[in-house]
Amino acid sequence: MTSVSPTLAVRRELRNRILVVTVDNPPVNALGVAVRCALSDVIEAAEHDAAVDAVVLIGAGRNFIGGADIKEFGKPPLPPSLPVVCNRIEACRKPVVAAIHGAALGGGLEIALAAHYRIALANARLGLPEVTLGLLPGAGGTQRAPRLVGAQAALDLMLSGRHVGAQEALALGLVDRIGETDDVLHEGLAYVQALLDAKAPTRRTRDASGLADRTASRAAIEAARVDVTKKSRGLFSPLKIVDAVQAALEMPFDDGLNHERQLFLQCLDSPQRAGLIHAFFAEREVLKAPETRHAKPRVLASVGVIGGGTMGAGIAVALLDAGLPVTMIERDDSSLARGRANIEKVYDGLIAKGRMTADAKAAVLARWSGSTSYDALATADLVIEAVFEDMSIKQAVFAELDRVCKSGAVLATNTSYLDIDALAASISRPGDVVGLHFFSPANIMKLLEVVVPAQVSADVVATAFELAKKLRKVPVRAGVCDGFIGNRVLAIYRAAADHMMEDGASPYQIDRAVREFGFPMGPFQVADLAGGDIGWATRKRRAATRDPQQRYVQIADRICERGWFGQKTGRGYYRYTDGARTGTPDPDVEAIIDSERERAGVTPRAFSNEEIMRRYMAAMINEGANVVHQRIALRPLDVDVTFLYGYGFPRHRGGPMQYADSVGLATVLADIREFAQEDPVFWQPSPLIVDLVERGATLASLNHAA
Ligand code: 3H9
Repeated sequence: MTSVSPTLAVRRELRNRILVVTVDNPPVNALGVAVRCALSDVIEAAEHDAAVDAVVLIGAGRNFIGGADIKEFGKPPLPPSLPVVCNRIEACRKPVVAAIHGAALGGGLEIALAAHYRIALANARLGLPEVTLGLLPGAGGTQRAPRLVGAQAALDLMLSGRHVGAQEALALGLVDRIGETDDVLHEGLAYVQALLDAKAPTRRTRDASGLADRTASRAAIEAARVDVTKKSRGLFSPLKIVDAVQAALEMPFDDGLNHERQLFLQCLDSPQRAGLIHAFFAEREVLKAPETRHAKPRVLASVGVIGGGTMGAGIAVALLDAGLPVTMIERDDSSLARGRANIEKVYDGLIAKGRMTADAKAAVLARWSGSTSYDALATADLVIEAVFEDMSIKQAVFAELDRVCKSGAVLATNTSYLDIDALAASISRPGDVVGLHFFSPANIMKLLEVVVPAQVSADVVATAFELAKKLRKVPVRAGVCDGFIGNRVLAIYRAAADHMMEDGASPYQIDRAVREFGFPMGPFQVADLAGGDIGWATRKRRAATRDPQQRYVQIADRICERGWFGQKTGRGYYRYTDGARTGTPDPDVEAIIDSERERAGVTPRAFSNEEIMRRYMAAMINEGANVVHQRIALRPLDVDVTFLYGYGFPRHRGGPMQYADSVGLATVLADIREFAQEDPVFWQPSPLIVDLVERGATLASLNHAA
């Protein structure tokens, strides 16, 4: 056959006049420049090679092709572009068949759509998830998918980014056939042979008739546009996807492709793309804590939970949902019954919504056992304590665990701010103690802070990461300090919000500005949801040790003194009439704020939403940088993932540290210095930010250093 310089990334083998082209670019066969070049060359050569009748494209390893190489985005483009490669495949005069196993996502599916026929194995996952990266399918996907499966189905795939299985892909018309075995090469070859035997033509997706019903297509596009405008909360790429599909309907194929390219490049240039791709890599990087590289997790087959309150029950549900047997300990029978009831309430909620059957609930609860004696934990591999947040109570619990647990059991505390070093030092096996800070509701929230005390063994930390994987949570490694990563940073930006409230911004304006930035809720809505009493108790406890120079806003105390603890009491910063879950602004709260301003001698001034966000974010970024500087977080990206998964930070902004880089650290520092003129105690620039600005460096430059 014609000579083509083979690359390591794409292999060729001729089998009975069928050219097998295998993309072999671990870990996910991403379409980096080497793959694109080789694919283009291979198709070109196959077309001119008299020994080749047809081509089958497959992927090596666990996937067909995971998509474009995301690492190339934001760098100068290297030819050939993926759309050119797809066009080359489609234009081939010999049949090209994509045989898909595992993931065929984004550019991977676009390659398959450019092929003339598609076969999928049962384990295939197909999708166009570009929207989750702030992009649109930019290699013909917005033009070919609607022609193949119709505008509505294509829009659904592209706007949701969801993956579909082989059966659904067949039903949609995305693939032509499902393989019967799990041998992708065998299935691909057999299908090509069948096509050759039937003298099947080189059928091109660009000519497919999925948009033939123009009225229905137009209606689907308009419905999508209305829906996206309503729901996509400032996201850039969803509307571009709709525009691209409209081009597919209205323009000839090649013009539509050009239009798609322009829209793709706009998305590529947007800061949202940078934020979302940062989030994609960051959530994978957090898994690579130093301990997980070197130590093997301990066995994790049975778990004990101490405490059946909201947190303990939520943790127990998370464990049960992961298939683990759970032993719950409570101090007496009635507390244990309450713990069990708290768990059942979660499952009953699912049954009421039709998302679980009574039988499934019974099967899950069969793995639950309860006891009022710590001795029931004698064989547990891991115990998670979720009792009242008080050091002496926790130490008493750990003394019991020290007494009853088997050697090698991992002993975890779910404290949100207590000193885990001190807790660990109070027992005979400090190396087994780790912090597992769940977020409420623990069975739903994805974040798990793995708090690493000084004396902990590496394999205990590795076990905590393994647990997170089993629970499908996102673990972030944190050092010991008051509040660890998340709550420590929260305390600071929350204080900044309180300062602004006393200085003249209403809590409602602050919440609105924060929502417009992209958070689902503002800080005062969050306070009302969490319950004001908890924060109030902490403030009272800390009153004696508070730095008298530090500004202290008393508005929250005045509200709590009235018994207004938020949603659960019907009043907080907002009013919740008749159990409503969304609050309405409360003139009585505004009157309290007015009188507190007067008491504090503050003349209220107006804030723009933009200034509110500058201050709110500067406070968050500054403390985030401190957390990195003090090695509480390993890297800036650990702070980002904490906020993305635990605090509703808008994903398209990538997290507070990524956002700081996108604004420019020098700008953030200038803001902090400006604000420090009014309150130099609160606004002290983080030494890390000062250092990075002096060096002209970014926070991102530290992400790969750890
Ligand atoms: C696109 O295609 C644009 C086109 O329309 C137009 C272009 C013109 N590139 O997730 P895992 C890395 S946009 C580079 O743990 P799994 C990942 O960082 C793309 N690297 O594996 C990790 O690295 P490390 C549309 C990638 O088995 C390693 O691979 N496609 C890419 O759990 C393993 O990843 C997508 O959005 C990539 N495309 O899941 C699909 N993908 O080992 C994105 C992964 O150093 N990918 N990596 O930490 C996925 O959804 C999953 O990775 C996949 C495998 C399901 C494929």
